Amino acid sequence: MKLLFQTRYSSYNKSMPERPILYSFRRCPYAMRARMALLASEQAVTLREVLLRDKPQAMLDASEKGTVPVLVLDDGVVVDESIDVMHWALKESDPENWLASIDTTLIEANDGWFKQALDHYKYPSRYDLEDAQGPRAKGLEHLKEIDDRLSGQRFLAGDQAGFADNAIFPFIRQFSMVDEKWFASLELSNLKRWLAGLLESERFETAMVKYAPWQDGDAETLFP
Ligand SMILES: N[C@@H](CCC(=O)N[C@@H](CS)C(=O)NCC(=O)O)C(=O)O
Repeated sequence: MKLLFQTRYSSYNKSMPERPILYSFRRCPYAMRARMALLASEQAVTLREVLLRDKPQAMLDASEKGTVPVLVLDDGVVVDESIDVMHWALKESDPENWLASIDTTLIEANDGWFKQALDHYKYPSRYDLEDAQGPRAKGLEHLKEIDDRLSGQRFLAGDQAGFADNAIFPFIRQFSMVDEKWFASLELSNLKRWLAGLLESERFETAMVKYAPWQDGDAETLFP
């Protein structure tokens, strides 16, 4: 995938309505799904790229949880769960009708036991595991379920990518990158086609543009 480095600055003009502020981290799958939904809703935000090891105080003041993404709305309301950021954006505007394709069961499985298997697969020693075989096999169950669901249709709810596809694929991307050779050897052609399509999309390219980390006092960056 082509990586761009792009930084656009704009100073606040008090006569214009202020945009919501998104605290984000480029490589975080939760932040990726939030950025994908913001793009689909055509909702511009001020993006503050965060270093997880040095989080800006303004972000911690907004949400003491200290996780990204965090969206701070013009009226001060704070949305600090990625799924809620997706909902907020799509309630503002949903030209592709993503809200018709929410699959709560699959997303909960993804964010629950699959995310845990993914973490264990990536970092077995952090979890006192002898090797990554167990979590990898567990994660594979989720991949197989998605592959089955994609048989005969391009995306999880039909021919267009929707809420569930975008909520889930950043995590499948991470899983696929732990051992690319092993992933390539899997006979999950529907899942591979689905993932490749989403990763190669122009929208994902925009979602993955690199921004310099933001700290209090820095100029603001528009996204997209
Ligand atoms: N449930 C949260 C999870 C967000 C999350 O855990 N994000 C990670 C980065 S991928 C994070 O910010 N971790 C805090 C840290 O590493 O300090 C959501 O969906 O927004």
